[in-house]
Amino acid sequence: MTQPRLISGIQATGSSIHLGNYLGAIKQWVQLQQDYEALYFIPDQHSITAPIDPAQLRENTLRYVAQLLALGLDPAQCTMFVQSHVPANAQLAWVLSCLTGFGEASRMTQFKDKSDKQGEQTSVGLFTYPCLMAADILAYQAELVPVGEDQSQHLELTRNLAERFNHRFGETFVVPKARLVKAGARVYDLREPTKKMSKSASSEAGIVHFMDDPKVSAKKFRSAVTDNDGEVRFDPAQKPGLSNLLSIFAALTDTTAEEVALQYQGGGYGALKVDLAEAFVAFAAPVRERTLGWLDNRAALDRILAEGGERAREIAGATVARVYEAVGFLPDHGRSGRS
Ligand code: ATP
Ligand code: LTN
Repeated sequence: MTQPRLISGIQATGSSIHLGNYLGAIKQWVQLQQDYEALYFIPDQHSITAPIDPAQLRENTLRYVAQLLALGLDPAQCTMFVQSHVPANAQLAWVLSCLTGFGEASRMTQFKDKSDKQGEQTSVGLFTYPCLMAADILAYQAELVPVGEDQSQHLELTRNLAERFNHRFGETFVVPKARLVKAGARVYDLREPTKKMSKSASSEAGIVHFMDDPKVSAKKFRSAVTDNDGEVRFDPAQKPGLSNLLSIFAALTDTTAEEVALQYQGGGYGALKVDLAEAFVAFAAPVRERTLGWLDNRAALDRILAEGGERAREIAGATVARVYEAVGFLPDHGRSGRS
């Protein structure tokens, strides 16, 4: 029986996956690989939309693959690859960028946020980032895209582009659906709990990384910003810091934030923070060990990516061939096949 196809990606922009990435995305990826034909990739071409150090990007890409394996992705159950190993993604991105309105792209809130941060350095690549993301999804004819809430606008654009292309050039793309995560969908910075936990935050103090020494992470939980009234209650509007901790605790232990709140009611914040720190360390310490194990076996990582890349090129290459024909490009008889 064929399983429905699903795709998602995570940028290797830091040296470590953080807790927001895990609870907002990867935890679901691990579960979904069982019931879907899942493709997971590192969008390294997206990473150069911000200034990067080339050696660092290469190193981070490998570290991310190792962490994804340590967190539970299984190459026997899913396809893992690196975006730049599949030329079809960028080929399709160009076609899609020609279907995207300038105003439409200008409304992307992630572009507004990131271009504010990058200022004068903002590139055209950052602006067309959502077209490349749409290509990543549409090239694989994926039905489902598990992402955190912050990516839902890009998903909506992807759906619009698929429908627009199909309407203009004939049925070509599957119109994908986002699969947003509810509990733990948004993890907030431990120091600035009204901002999402993000690799690009200005300070490291509020971000919990899987590759950090677990003791460092435990301390970050214990010194998380909360409030002064001392009442344990799940109330994201009035008590963002505490509610963030309750949500994280709930997601790590597969319960609800309300239940955790009930458990710690009347106990003050101290006990909650200490127990949450412990729960995180119990989860993260073995993940870190397994990651280091994979990084010691570079040949195995290379093999996994080579096999994944081959499968990805097969699928995406076939889509681009159909797209090129549909938009009216002259067939290239000098080539044996399209990449
Ligand atoms: P940045 O904010 O610096 O662009 P990031 O930390 O958001 O990077 P991404 O690579 O953009 O990381 O995201 C990988 C996945 O993790 C995406 O599906 C995204 O929605 C999800 N994600 C990232 N941060 C959070 C968060 N704080 N809460 C929930 N999900 C998150
Ligand atoms: N933009 C996403 C990463 C990403 C992605 C994708 C996710 C690039 N291409 C395709 C899902 C499907 C992010 O920053 N989280």
